[in-house]
Amino acid sequence: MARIASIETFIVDLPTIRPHVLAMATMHCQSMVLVRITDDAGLEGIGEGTTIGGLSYGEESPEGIKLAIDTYIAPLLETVDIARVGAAMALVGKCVVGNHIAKCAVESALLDLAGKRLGVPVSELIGGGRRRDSMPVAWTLASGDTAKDIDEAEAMLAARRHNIFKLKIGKRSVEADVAHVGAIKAAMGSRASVRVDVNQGWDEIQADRGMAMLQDVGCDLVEQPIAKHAVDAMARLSARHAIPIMADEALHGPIEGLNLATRAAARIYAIKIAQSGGLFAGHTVGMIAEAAGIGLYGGTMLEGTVGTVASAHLFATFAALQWGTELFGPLLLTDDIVAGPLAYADFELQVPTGPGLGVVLDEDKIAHFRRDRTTTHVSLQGA
Ligand code: MUC
Ligand code: MG
Repeated sequence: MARIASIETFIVDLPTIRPHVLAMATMHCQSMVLVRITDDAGLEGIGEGTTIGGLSYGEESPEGIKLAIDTYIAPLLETVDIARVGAAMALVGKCVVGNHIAKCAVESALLDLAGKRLGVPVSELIGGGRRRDSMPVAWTLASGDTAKDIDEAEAMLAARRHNIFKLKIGKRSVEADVAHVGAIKAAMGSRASVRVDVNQGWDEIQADRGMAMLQDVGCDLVEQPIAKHAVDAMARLSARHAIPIMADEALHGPIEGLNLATRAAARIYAIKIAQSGGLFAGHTVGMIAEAAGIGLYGGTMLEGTVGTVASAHLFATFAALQWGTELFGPLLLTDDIVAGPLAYADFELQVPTGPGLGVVLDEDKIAHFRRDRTTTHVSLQGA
């Protein structure tokens, strides 16, 4: 039995290392909501809720995520035994509709606490427990410039950090986008896998043309080519093309996971803990995919280290992770609010082995980067 002693939420804004150009927004910084829950034994759990580009990617904004937790979710947690994470989140699910990113942040913090209380990593608290200690990590080339993207990819290969590249397309004409992808694939050859994310930028006719051309230039998969609600069209495209569709925005948890599988709308799922509504829901999506013979890919909302690690703990439990992950979020940011960076080496991310999420907040960095900071005199080494 454990009771909540305090719950705090705050928004942190961290600059990106370069503009990150997506079909719906160009990111210059990432804004994340951090949740810190303390229990009556003095243990602390942390979680992160993050979206992309304010309200341009999804229906929750950083400010809305914070408000949902402070006003509606926190009072519910004050009434329950937070050691029973599944039961606590079931109550939240009953009283709060939607708000998947807010729920994910809270559930992550409760799982971090539970892991610390039990002395095990979060991955041991999900499904059948941890199956791997590291996982492949893709990098997104999204500078908006082909030559710059090729240089960036070459540097990543040379550093043995990434050999899977996801290209953000869907903003320009289909022909211009395919020429961009073809040039990068030609430069990479067999040294790297090249994939694209259209972020719903096409209609079905453009997607028919684009998918055929992308297959010809050696692209390995097409993520969310058309609108997330166009499930029948996704199924028609999947049936017509050998190059697989990966569902992203269309996948918002187990119900969509089952619907897409039943309608054969995608051959690969990009599972995101934030979009699914937490690690438990993300795990259920993974089990649906496994049963349906759908390939798995560990997706990201470009979270910072806390959300990235929470995602890694879930993905570490999947029997197969055929398409790797894109857990590079912290590498896109100029700084971190966690003490000790994550280990990326030999094209893989190491999943922390310590209790809970296995990461510790850096209080100086938080004081410096939180949006509501009142202090301007925090000393920061290297900041
Ligand atoms: C998305 O749509 O997948 C993931 C990687 C990246 O660059 O953007 C995100 C969002
Ligand atoms: Mg995507």
